[in-house]
Amino acid sequence: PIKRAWWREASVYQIYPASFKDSNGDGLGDIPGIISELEYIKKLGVDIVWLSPVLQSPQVDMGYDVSDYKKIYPPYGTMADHDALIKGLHDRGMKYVMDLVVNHTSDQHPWFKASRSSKTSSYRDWYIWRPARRHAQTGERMPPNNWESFFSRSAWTWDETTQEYYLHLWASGQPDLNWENPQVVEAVHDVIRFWLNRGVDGFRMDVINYISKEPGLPNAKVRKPGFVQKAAEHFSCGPRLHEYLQDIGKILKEYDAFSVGEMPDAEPEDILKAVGQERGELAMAFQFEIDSIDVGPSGRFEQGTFSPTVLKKIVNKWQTFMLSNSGWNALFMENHDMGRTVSRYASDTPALRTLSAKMLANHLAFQSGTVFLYQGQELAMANLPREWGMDKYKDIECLNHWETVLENYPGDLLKQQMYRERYRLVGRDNTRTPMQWNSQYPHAGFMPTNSDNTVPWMPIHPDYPAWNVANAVADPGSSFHHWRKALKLRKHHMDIFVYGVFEMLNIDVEENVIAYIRAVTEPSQALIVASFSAEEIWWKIPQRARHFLLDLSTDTTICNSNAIVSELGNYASRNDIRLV
Ligand code: ISL
Repeated sequence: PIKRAWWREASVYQIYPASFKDSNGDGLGDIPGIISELEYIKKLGVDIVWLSPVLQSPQVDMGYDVSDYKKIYPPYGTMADHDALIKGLHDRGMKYVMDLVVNHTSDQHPWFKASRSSKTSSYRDWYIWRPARRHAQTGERMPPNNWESFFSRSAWTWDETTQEYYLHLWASGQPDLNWENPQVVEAVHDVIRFWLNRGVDGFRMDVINYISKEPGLPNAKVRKPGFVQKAAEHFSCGPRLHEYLQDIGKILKEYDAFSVGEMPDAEPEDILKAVGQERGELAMAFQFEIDSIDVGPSGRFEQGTFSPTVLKKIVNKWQTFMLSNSGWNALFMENHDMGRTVSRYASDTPALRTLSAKMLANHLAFQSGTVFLYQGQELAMANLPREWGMDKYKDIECLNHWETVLENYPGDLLKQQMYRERYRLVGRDNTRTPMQWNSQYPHAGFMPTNSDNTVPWMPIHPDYPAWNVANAVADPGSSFHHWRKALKLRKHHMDIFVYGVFEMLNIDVEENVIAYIRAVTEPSQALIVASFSAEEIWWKIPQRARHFLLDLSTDTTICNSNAIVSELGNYASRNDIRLV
């Protein structure tokens, strides 16, 4: 049985600081900008705000490359601003979660600068250095193994000064820390305590399942043409991961702090070990099985197709698995690393966009776990316009990939077009355009009105005149109000939605409908039905669910679109509902 915990009952809003709100007109969002919108966040009804990294960084990967763990990145604000943000949230009864990026640092971090300065530096062993190999035939210098960086090409960079390679699973500006070194572990603990002591309520831990590498760093299995290969099997959930997490867990426990680990490429059993309620590791973890439905096996930008049936099976698998093993799910479908859900999984055409956002909200918001909402998701923000050229894309993952495409397929316009389509569907830039606050000329209210000479760091989506906070808040039928109601309902019926059991209906039939029941004991139960079809469907309510009351629908008609039906009530006579 699941024990009560405040973080199970909470919902989280993720802010991408660069794109939330710019208070000083330099084109980049900042902490004072966030502070100015705390009432908006409060109105939405979330309990926790998680900020993507705000620490000192050369911004090779938007702050996921930290060069000083105890300093705020000046364009985002000062330590005093950061303290004020924490206070502003606490004053409103909300909590603050920080992004903790400790699989790697920036190559500009003093630890790495010292490490690369000489083989005898006391920091040498803080990172992962290896000598070159020689090509058997040609004698050419080769990286220590065939691991591929998540940002394309080899995960090793040659360092001229000390004549060795260092490992970086991401950009060369993001060298991986060597967690085998107890001093590294100490230093991370020190960072954790530093922020907890300043009032931070917990952490989202970036790729935390990659911190323990398989000793010997063996070559990855060859699965595709070329030298470099995906190698997660050699660093995902490595031999010492759970030991490291338990040590961190002890600190978190002292502060009753929140924690969510990001755990891509991890098996359910390993994630359970990290989040099982008696394990003392993490509260919950992000797993990426949903994100992998519409991507190819050899890379995110390879073709794949979304299918609601596959989604249904994945949801059922994780819901059942965590509930029956006293684990806990982190529920999310959108973040700063993927496409917008209305565009990716449903429809962003004008007629279906709001309905799509509401349907996806219903689908997600009543599952067992802690709900995460990404900025703009509540507004049904959509993917980048098709007509935007590559010059508007900013993300290193996408741009590095595009470079290899141009190199590998010169003149192959069809291939290039195919990848451009992929960037527009799943690329990370899609969720990074600035928040759209209102329809005011010229920057959707993202920047102060007197800053006409500067432009936002990333262009505003041209659909902002219709899709923005001001409109959404003014319109009771908006997806914003739908999310607000959903989060409220979830809170109001915590026995059902937080602590109740989960049952997926019709797993192998009805490929476009995902329907599930959440229940404590009868009659305290709820039926959630979400249709992914653009066509009208008449859906038969199962006999045992017929006495539930419709509590929240996406429209004023009984069940236009997708309905959540809960508790005993008025609709006893209905046998079916219309889903649009
Ligand atoms: O971006 C991805 C595709 O969704 C993932 O492979 C992503 O790299 C992975 O989820 C890890 O993401 C996190 O760490 C990265 C950083 O670039 C991402 O923004 C961050 O969320 C490296 O720090």
